[in-house]
Amino acid sequence: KIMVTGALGQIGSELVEKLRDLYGSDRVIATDIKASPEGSSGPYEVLDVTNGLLMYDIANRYEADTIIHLAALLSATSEERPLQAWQLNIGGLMNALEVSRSLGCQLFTPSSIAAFGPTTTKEHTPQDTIQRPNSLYGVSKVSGELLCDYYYHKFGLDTRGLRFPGLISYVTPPGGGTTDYVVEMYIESVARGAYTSYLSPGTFMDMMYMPDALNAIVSLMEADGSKLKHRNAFNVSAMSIDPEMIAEAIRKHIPDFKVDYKPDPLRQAIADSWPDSIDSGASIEEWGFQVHYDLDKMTSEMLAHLAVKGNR
Ligand code: VAH
Repeated sequence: KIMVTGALGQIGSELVEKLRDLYGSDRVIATDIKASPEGSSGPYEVLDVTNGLLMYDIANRYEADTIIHLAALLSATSEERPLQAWQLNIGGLMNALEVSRSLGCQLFTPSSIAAFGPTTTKEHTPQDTIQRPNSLYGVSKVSGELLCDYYYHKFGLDTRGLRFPGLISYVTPPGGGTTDYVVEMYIESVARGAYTSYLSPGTFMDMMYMPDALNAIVSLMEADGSKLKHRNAFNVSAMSIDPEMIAEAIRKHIPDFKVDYKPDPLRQAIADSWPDSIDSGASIEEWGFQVHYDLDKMTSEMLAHLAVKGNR
């Protein structure tokens, strides 16, 4: 059985459905801090991941052998509420590590390009390189990578993780990230044909369409562990783009789409501290990472789905 925390979040809300399609609804226990809004397509439990005892009780009761730990505050929110972010991001992860260790579960938890900082090489950032992030979220991501490595080396816990780029999806609204401007731009281009970007032109970051991210999680978790040289922080990316490139891709469908720029100092500083493009070579080599969506394919899918959603 697989227990997912943060199941109502940007990754969780789509990953739970994918896992239930793959492995059967009753084998995937979705949990989040709020009650499931419209009922769930399978087992659902309310869980605040800072409550380790409750996390243990749910994982034990459902006989979980895998935990996908997604509950966390993202970069912009974490910068506004650093103490709460630390307690949730690291407190929650420590609980997931301890529950996994007690019950012998395989554990997946995501890291992020945010785990790199301003002194890291910005272009084709290597898998193994300096990590001195200067955002609270980035500090929590590097700490998470190190904690998961520690539990692997010290207790033999089968921990695995991916350094995600910005993830783009039409299913859930943006939730306090820095890369969420891409989701907002798609939504606004359909809703009103214009968007004011909080990041300036030329702000390049790695991005990935959600289906590629979900496939990466499943591929990594199903990979032969003996072949993994890395564990908890595989670089994965599909594209390196900036606001102008997305606007151009959108204009192929909405010709008079207009973008203007009003940089938000907090999120511009976070974005500027991150790499422009990371190297996914280790993921390709060690567990066959693949990308199916480039900017144009992602754009046509996003706009098609948002147009339908908008008309509902
Ligand atoms: C954020 N979407 O913007 C998340 C992610 C790489 C970015 O960590 O905070």
